[in-house]
Amino acid sequence: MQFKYKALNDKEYAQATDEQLFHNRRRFLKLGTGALVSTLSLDALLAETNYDKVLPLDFKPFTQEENQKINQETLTLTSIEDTTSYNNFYEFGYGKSDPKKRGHLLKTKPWYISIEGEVEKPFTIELTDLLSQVNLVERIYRFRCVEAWSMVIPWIGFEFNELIALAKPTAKAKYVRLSTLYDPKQMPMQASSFQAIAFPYQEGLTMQEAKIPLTLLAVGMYKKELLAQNGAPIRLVVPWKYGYKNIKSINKIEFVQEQFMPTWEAENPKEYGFYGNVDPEVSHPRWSQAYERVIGQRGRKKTLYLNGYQKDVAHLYAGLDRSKLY
Ligand SMILES: Nc1nc2c(c(=O)[nH]1)N[C@H]1C(S)=C(S)[C@@H](COP(=O)(O)O)O[C@H]1N2
Ligand SMILES: [Mo]
Repeated sequence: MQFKYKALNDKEYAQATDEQLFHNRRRFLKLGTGALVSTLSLDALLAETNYDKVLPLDFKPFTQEENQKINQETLTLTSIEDTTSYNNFYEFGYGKSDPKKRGHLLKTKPWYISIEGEVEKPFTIELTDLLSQVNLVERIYRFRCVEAWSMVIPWIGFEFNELIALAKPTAKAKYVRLSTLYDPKQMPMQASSFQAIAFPYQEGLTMQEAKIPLTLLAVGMYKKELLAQNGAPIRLVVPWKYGYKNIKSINKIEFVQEQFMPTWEAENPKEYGFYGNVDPEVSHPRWSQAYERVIGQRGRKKTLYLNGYQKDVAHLYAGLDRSKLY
């Protein structure tokens, strides 16, 4: 299996100090294995972003077997350059380049997450503590925004199931609601007089969806800790749903009895629903969802039902009206 972006091996990543990593990357470029990524973009990235200052993570790498089982095809990774500079993160601004520009305002260490609602006993946990109690894995997933563009991202995270095991929800818990940090000092759009959406950003899943092994709480990308623009230090990844369900910079996880109104549904319920399932046959009221623009590549590709993860999740929606699961 050949990925378009094949960087340092796991051992190199794990052992590298920031400086070594920088030199390894350079060597990698010189050797020409980087021909698949433009030298220009990686160099520009090294110069412009603090990605190399982000710490490597200890995780179980994604194997070829898992890739075949989950994705059923070899995916071409989107470049780091694109995934870290073309972002939706309204807390930092409404332009695609705003999150990268303003992300430095976000302080992610320490980072506290409160677990609330229908659980045996509510608690607050610091992220480092949480990470010592879960298994980090690498997963390469398709990522499809409701705006009809897509990427392929190598995440590092842990299965939401592991959070559920620690939180011990009661039998009353039917949904999980996640919230993004609310702090206008760190997230400047929260202080702005013009707000396109209500803050704090909230999203969620049914408990059944949260338990699907594909559902991750991600803390890294490309073998490193997440950058602010991608939702540092912890964000949701549900690859069969549109990007807006993948809530960033989470500091509250509540288990609740009733379906609730997430941010985008509250903003415009005719266009963005609670489910947000990727479905090429269910058009957005203002555009078709049949095709997607693959960031970093020419042309468009056909969008897959449930973003290509139907084998793992279609059973959740059997018998339901697909036109209502947007
Ligand atoms: N808190 C928060 N989470 C968010 C958003 C946001 O504006 N705020 N945007 C969503 C949308 S619309 C998309 S497409 C993805 C983008 O993730 P990426 O920038 O890491 O690709 O984040 C989602 N999570
Ligand atoms: Mo999105």
